Amino acid sequence: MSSKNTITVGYWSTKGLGAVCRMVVLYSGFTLKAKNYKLQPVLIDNNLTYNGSEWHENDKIHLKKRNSLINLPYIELNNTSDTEILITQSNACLSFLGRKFLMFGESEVDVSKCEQLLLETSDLRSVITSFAYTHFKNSDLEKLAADDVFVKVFQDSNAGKIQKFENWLNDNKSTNNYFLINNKITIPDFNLFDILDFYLEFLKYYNFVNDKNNNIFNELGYPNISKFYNSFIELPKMQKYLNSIFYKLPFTNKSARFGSGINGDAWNHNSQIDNTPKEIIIN
Ligand SMILES: N[C@@H](CCC(=O)N[C@@H](CS)C(=O)NCC(=O)O)C(=O)O
Repeated sequence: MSSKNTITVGYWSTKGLGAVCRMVVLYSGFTLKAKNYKLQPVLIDNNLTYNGSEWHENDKIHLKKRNSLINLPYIELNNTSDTEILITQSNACLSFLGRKFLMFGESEVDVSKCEQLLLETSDLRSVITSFAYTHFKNSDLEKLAADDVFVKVFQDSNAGKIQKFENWLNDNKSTNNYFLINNKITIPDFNLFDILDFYLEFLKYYNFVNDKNNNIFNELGYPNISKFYNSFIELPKMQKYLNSIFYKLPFTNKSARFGSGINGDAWNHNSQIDNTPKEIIIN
């Protein structure tokens, strides 16, 4: 396949903000060239710190010359006139991919729906991300903070985050499928799926639900979210991503308290080794 059909996604060796870019590229049928940077735990005088030089002191320095905003994630590709495009900021990367693959709404109204939903899904992500990177003095404080996240996200009131999507899906319901806009897949669908997956790990880890149940969102009173999640995970074009190494990566980076290790645990620098290859190409 020519380099015109290849999109590079640069990100840490985790899902984080990079997962949805990888997912969309694979869904679209383009070749994904993933550059994976590792954050390395370093023990100095019994204090655990993290070294990101694999990114900060290498590619970042070169890429910064082409885009001074450069950050992780970034995407890179050649356009039809062979101009190199280098984009950073996760939502800008996703909007670009959405426009490129005609998954960012067809009318002015639908484009605006995509933008609103993309930002709404980002808000939903930021609740769990800030929790995941907080280190608590003891497990009681951690559980209290987890309860707080649960209420903020899953309470069925005007303030709850998930009820917004539940009601949105109800208003846009179709008998054929469960996408957010006009029965057609768009970029916010991918973002919502990835974030719901992260919340599933959270709900199981902190025992808010019975982890043997694969109908968890339904059990919590969100049937439309449940149908959305269960039908998205079955989409034939999603299987390439779901069967890839990228779906097995931890949600958060090694410095996080939650979701950086196995099944929601924190990364264990004594027993775990990050073997993610620096570059992975999937056709
Ligand atoms: N608002 C930015 C946030 C980017 C960001 O904070 N990236 C983190 C990882 S999630 C990072 O480690 N960036 C590397 C850097 O600062 O160079 C986005 O949505 O892309």
